[in-house]
Parts: sequence; C-alpha cells; structure tokens
Amino acid sequence: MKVLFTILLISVNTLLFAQGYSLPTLPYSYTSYEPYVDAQTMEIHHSKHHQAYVTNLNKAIAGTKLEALSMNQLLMDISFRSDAIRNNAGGHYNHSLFWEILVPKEKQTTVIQASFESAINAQYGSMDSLKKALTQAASTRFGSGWAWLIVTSDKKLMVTSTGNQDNPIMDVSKDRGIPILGIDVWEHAYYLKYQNKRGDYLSGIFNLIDWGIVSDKYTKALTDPLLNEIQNNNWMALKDFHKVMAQTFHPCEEGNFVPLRTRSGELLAKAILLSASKPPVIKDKPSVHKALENLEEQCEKIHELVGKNAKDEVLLKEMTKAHELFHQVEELCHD
Ligand code: MN3
Repeated sequence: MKVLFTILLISVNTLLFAQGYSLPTLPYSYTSYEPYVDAQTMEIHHSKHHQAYVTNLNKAIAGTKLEALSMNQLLMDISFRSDAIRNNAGGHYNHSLFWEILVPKEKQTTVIQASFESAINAQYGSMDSLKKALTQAASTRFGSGWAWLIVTSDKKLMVTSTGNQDNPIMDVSKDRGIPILGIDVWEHAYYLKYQNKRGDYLSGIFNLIDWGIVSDKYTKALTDPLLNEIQNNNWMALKDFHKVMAQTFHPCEEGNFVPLRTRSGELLAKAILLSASKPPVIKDKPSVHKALENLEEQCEKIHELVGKNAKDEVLLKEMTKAHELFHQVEELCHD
C-alpha cells in the first residue's frame, strides 16, 4: 500500500511539475506550404525531426538544474554544456523560429516597418541584395546547418551561418546576435522534393518567408535585453579559463588532485591570457583588472606548488583562494 501510494505521489508530482519543452503547433496545415515545400517533408520535419529535438532536450536536462534555466540562458553558455544539449536545444530553438517565419503566400502579412527597411537599405542596398546575401550564406554552408539574419549587439543587421544545430545566440558562434530569420539547410528540409538541388530549395523557400514577421522580430530585438547579455557573454578568455578551473578545482574538492597536478600549467596559461584579454565594456574597470592580476599570481603560485609536489591540503587551500578570486570577476555556473 505504502509503495503504491509513493508511486502515485511520484506520478502526480511528475504530471504537475514536469514542465519541459514541447513541440509548438504548426500554424498552418502540412499541405499549405506547397508547392515550395511538399506536405510530406513538412510533416516529417515537424512531427519527427523537431519532435526528436524536443524529446532529447527534455531527456538531457531532466533532473538537473538546467531545467530551471530559460532557453536563452541554456544557449548563451552552450560551450559549458554537453553535445546532447547543444544539438537538441539548438534544434528546438532553430526550428521554432523557422516555423514562425514560414507562412503560405496568401496568408503573409508582408508589412515591413520603415525602420527595418531603412536598415536593410543602409546595410545591403536593397531587399534583393539582402536575399542574395542570405542565399549565398545558405548555399555555401558546408554540410548541415542554418543561414541567419541576426541583430548584433551594436544593433546592426548581419547575415551569417552556423553548422549543425548551432545558432548565433550560442557562445560557440563567431557571429553573435538575436536571430530574426533562419533558413534550415539540412537535407531533411528539402531532400524529398529537391534532392541535391539546395539552390532550387532556397529559391522556393523565399516565397514562404513572411517579411512582416521578420520585421516585427527586428523591432523587438532592438530593445531585447538579450542583446546586452550576449555582448557581456562574449568574453571567451574568461570562459576558457573557467573551463579549466572547473575541471581542476571541483575534482580537488572531491579528493581527486590528478587533474590539477597534470594541468596546473594550462590553468596558469589560461589565467595569463585572461588577464591580458579585453573585458566586455561592463566589466572593463580597475577592480576587475586588479582581480585578474591577483588571479594570475595565484595560479602561478599553484603551478609552482604543484612543481614542488606540495601536499593535497595545501593545493586545496590555494585553489579555493583562486576560485574565490575568479568569482570576484564573474558569477558563472557550471553544469
Ligand atoms: Mn530541420
């Protein structure tokens, strides 16, 4: 009886509190994207491929503190996450955006706001040239991936592309910003109808892109706090250091000093690169530079201690100090 009751309680809990991600409903029927994308491709793409990203993302974060993060937080620090999270969080975000901007021709809003139009004209000369730039990015993306139109932290438009299911919110992307348009160039997006002719698929897909929706996304992106967050999240030297620190310090806390004893030189090298790097504007102040200098000295001390084969408890004490110094600079969490 007690067991039964417990099982019941667990199921109720799961029902009430399992939030997770879910597959967004497609706003139009699978057939309504024809002739540019055939119904079978739409159905498989949405109900099988996208569903699999959602299912696998939920599986990958289940029971971890990542469940509490927003999608943007998950994506921004993706270099700290597992490949499963990178592929499936990206897959879910990217496809959700794709379905939003694809609209059957007769249903398109097509009203482009003046500010968006002038940004396009100022940067690309015309809408046609922008489409050419997007087509170029999409057709030259080797293998699977996405072409993007993004708003960068300095509020400019930019055309770029990423591989696999990466996207420009992720810290692994060379060009970063808020995506307002994405074009899926995985073969699963076009192979049934177009086979290897990616160019034909691309000319087709432009008939389905609702520039009115893209225009609204542009306007929203300009005031989205995410733009600042991405800018402040761009400090790769900090992330590089943090990765080595997490992989050496946390084992020490659990009594395993092997990673630190083998990688203290690498830790010092990353600390030197970090204190020589340029912080994002918001962190570019004397107190931060001072903390980085102290951190570098502390890592030098630790590396020397490792060289002298210092005792575990000495190393733990000095690593704890280094860890505290680091957190004076940045409050970063790891998985
Ligand atoms: Mn796809």
